[in-house]
Amino acid sequence: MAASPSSKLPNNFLWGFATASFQIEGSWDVDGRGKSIWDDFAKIPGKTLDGRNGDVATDSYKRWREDVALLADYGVKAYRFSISWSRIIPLGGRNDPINPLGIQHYNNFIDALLEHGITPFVTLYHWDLPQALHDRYGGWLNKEEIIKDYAHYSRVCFEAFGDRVKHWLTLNEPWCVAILGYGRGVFAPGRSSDRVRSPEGNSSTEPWIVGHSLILAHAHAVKVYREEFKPHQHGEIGITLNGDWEMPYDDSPENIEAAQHALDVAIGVCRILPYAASCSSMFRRYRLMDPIYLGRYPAHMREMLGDRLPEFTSEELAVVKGSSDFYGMNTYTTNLARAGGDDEFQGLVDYTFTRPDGTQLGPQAECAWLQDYPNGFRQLLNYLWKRYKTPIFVTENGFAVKGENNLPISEAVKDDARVHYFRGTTAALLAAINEDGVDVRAYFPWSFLDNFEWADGYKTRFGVTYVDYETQKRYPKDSGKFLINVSI
Ligand code: PNW
Repeated sequence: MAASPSSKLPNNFLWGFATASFQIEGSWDVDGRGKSIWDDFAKIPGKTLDGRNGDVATDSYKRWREDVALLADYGVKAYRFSISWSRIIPLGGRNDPINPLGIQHYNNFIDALLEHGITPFVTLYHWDLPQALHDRYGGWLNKEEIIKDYAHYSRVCFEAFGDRVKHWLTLNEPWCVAILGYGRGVFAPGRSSDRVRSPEGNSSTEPWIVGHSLILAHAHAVKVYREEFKPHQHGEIGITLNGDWEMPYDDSPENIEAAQHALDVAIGVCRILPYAASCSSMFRRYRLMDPIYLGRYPAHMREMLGDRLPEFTSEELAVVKGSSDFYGMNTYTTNLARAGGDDEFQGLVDYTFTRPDGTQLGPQAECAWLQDYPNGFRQLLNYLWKRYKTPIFVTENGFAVKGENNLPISEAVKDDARVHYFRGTTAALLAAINEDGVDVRAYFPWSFLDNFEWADGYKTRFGVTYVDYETQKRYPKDSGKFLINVSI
């Protein structure tokens, strides 16, 4: 169906674009910023596809005025960005000095957004852990310390910005942090049992320890907000997870069951995709919601991991349960689920985009894990609404056009494949809201700008704005204009 007119968007719907600090800011050593775990990691040969790092990125720490002006030109109502922890507290810890210049930077930025009528939607942690905390006590591996330090950092942010910021995300995609950072070892800090990849790490235990710390750190930050700030600041706070829709590969009972397993937290097994097939499994991220929403890990996760899955004490559970005001959802694609697979990280379900008749589910993106299949987006919204009965904020959704990086700028900005993707997902979004009655309150396409795409370096472009990394000039793509037209 065609995109419906905007009058069909609920009042106060937050429509904008998203980014993250490490992917756009650069200026890693400016104004007292401390290092994050991505600074040195990206510089290790072989860790990024093009050998490039985040030292400059889109230079947004310096060009923020230009960025705000472009957001205003686009006419967005909201902007999702993240705060760099090591700009606020360079060494990260609760007894370490706070950096006034870091606070000042985000103050200026938030004020400028508001002057343009743009609502700030702030992520506190988008993967850039202060390096000093990793060196000091193992970062996310040390539950006791990291909970306290993260809660402190969050408090500093609520205190400094909460008079103007009313929408907070604690953590972006904790499962990517745990599994890609400590299991597969492809994201910072790059720990893994694979000794070719990493001199240290234990992929069978560390991801679960880290996942546990992340859930608890999130929950403690929410507790701080609700007890100390929400009563007078009146904002909302939650976590954002990414996950994709799962469809059975065919109508065989085992594959229908495989897809159901992928969707049914209660009976599912825990499986984590290898990085090649990548981060696209929704299943693991939904299960992560279980302690937060249901107060327990899923039974199958417990069965598979046994005593490798940390237990929550009853005091911890009391903090964790009910600790998200909404469902923050990052979603990109749909998978065909098939029974089988022997990788513990992949569990008993295997994914493909190739149908039994050999056809592809949808147009292929630059990254192997992403195809364009908008129907899945509508189904996923319905599934989450029915399951969690909590308002949904779509905090990421996007497409990397295949081969875009090899095109001249004049061609790259005519990003028909991305327009096709967003035509489908925005129609699905409006149908879910207006025809299915799903309570969706925000939509943030990823990303405002082409930027540092983690292990892909700069080769994979997700922006609705083209960035020429030689000149740092920004060129709106057709998709950016298309999205704004849908929203008004
Ligand atoms: C998200 N995968 O991460 C992140 O939140 C963004 O920072 C990122 O740029 C965006 O999606 C596009 O990738 C993902 O490998 C990272 O499947 C990797 C995967 C998925 C999402």
